[in-house]
Amino acid sequence: MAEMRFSESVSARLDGDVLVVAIDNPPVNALSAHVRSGLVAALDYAAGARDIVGFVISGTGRIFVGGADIREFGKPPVAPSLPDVIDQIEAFEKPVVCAVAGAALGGGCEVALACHGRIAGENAAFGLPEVKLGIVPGAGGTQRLPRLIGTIAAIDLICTGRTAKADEAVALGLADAIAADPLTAAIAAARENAGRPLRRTGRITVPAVDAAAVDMAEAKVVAKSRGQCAPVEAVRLVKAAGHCDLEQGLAEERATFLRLRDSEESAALRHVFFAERAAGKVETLADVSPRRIETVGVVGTGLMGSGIVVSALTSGYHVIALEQTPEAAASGRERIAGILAKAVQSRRLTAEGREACLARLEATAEAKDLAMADLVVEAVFDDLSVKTDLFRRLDSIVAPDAILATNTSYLDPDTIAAATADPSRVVGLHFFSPANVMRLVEVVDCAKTAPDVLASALNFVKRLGKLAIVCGVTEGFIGNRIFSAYRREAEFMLEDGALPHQIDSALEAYGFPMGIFAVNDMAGLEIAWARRKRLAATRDPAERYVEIADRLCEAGRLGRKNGLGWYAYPNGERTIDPAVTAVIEAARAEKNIVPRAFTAMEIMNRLLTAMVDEGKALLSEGIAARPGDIDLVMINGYGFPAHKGGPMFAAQKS
Ligand code: T1G
Repeated sequence: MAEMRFSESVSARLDGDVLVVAIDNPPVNALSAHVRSGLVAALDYAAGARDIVGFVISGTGRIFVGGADIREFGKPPVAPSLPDVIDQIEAFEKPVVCAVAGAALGGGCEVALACHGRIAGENAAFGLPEVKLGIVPGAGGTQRLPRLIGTIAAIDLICTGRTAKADEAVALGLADAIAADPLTAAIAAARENAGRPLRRTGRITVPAVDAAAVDMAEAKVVAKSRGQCAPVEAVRLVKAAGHCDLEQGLAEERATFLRLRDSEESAALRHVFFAERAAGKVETLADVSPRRIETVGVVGTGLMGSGIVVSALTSGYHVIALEQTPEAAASGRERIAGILAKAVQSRRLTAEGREACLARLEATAEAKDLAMADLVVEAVFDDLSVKTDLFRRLDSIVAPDAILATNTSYLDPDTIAAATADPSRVVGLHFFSPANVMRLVEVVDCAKTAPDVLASALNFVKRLGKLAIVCGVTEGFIGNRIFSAYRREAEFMLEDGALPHQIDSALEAYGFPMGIFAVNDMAGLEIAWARRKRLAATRDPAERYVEIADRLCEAGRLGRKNGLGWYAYPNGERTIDPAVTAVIEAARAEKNIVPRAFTAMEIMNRLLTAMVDEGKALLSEGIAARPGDIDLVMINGYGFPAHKGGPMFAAQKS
């Protein structure tokens, strides 16, 4: 059957009396201008062809349509606009059915919503993730989705930006059916509906809904948005769909979309989107093949180790978990089984999935059992002699081409590597706790790490579904070095006149989930105290040093776990403690510092400046490859609000 071409990315063929259109715009079939014009040309052609009774839209490759072309944002608009294309699809006189194989996201989902029928392939996924880009759906999503699936379900999908897989999409009414061969099924559906009244989504009345339930859903979105605009605007638009006609709703949606598209918040989140795509890409590794990793060894099944084990198991690896004693190995296995059980409860894993994971887990106290491992990650106590001893032992156990990875947070991985006969097979894999939840991993390229070892580590982290950020060797790597810098600045401000709750509320108002002093209390104050004591002998006496934290620890205030830290925690409630204020005032008096008032703006500016200055140092030292990497580390590891883009991006903007 002859292929017809309607633009560089849209072609079609006739299947009997049905025109089957294919969008082919690698890598994700984004709705670029030539895709939009191609679709319109194909619709015009089919409209004029008397022998064509139906129209099918499909995407070439593993994705249906990845959305509007984000790279076109901010550029002069090119006709036809996406809303025009979508209106033409919905108004089309002949049945338009989409065959959704893979993801239908953003504008791609909006195209599907405008079709008169939607057939999902088994791997289909529908989503409107625009809020993750600081915008709202701009081509009908907030108006058509509630008409199809109801207000509450639409608020959930649009404001979380999550995707609904095929079975959920059918259950919601978003897709009509699942088919092993969605294209053939879509062609049949188009032919079957020819000449019949068509189900135009925009003409469906939004199902009645309990107002209290909507208010609850809205309150949940507002609480989670932490100052981000897009989710709150999206709720407003979805609610409006129930009160106004389609045209009014679409006009209000479009105006909101255009306003948010040009906002700082969207610019920040688009920066994060593209920074994530660039992260983990190392030019020098372009032609380097990673080693094969199927069996992973993890040494230590404490809080961090068990999280790493669960990540590897749920990503399909065989895992050998090593502990010091059989008893410890048994309780480690129990801890891991417990984490997996929680994942089943929260529907992130099926019961069968859990069984399969446990079947691929071997918990042992025999180090020799690690001989089978392709990669060994250590998560033992963060002490240099403990780690170097361990690596020396592993060196003689694992295969010559096995990779050794250290999860140290602060120690020098080059010193650990030097304890082995072949330091080129050593790399740093700095996970964040809990490692089965946190997506960030700092991949430390040590002085002697071989290129294929680094490539293998990046591949491993990608397969875990995590975000790999490559960094060089420095104390604290990217994240902890910046965290130390802004903690130092925060403590300077304490001495100068601010109080912990003032600094924390400035950070929380800015969008951090928790202020720095509350975070310290959560993590425990003794870890940093031990490190300060370790560094005391080498500290530059000329350097400004704030002793307040030491005073608190000496007074037995170690944080949330013992109910006293920078705050007090009666009944678990975070409470300002005058005893801490007294310690701070005493420290000021000791240095004859006359306290002064700080505005939230000044507090944030000083903290951001401290982060950015440290970031610039990391870039100039070659520890971090690009500013975007630093932003991603602070967003994914230290609670920096994504809708501010990260410290380096935020500094550019201010
Ligand atoms: N536009 C332009 N480029 C895109 C793109 C898009 N929508 N999506 C991905 N890319 C690029 C990406 O930068 C990378 O480029 C390459 O494609 C592969 O991406 C009106 C306005 C689809 C699930 O938010 O979630 O529609 O780095 O590495 O892991 O309402 O990409 O190779 O140069 O991510 O297989 C809404 C965004 C847009 C979906 C595939 N859509 N994309 O994941 O590949 S707004 C989205 C994704 C919208 C309307 C509004 C994922 C993916 P490079 P990748 P992947």
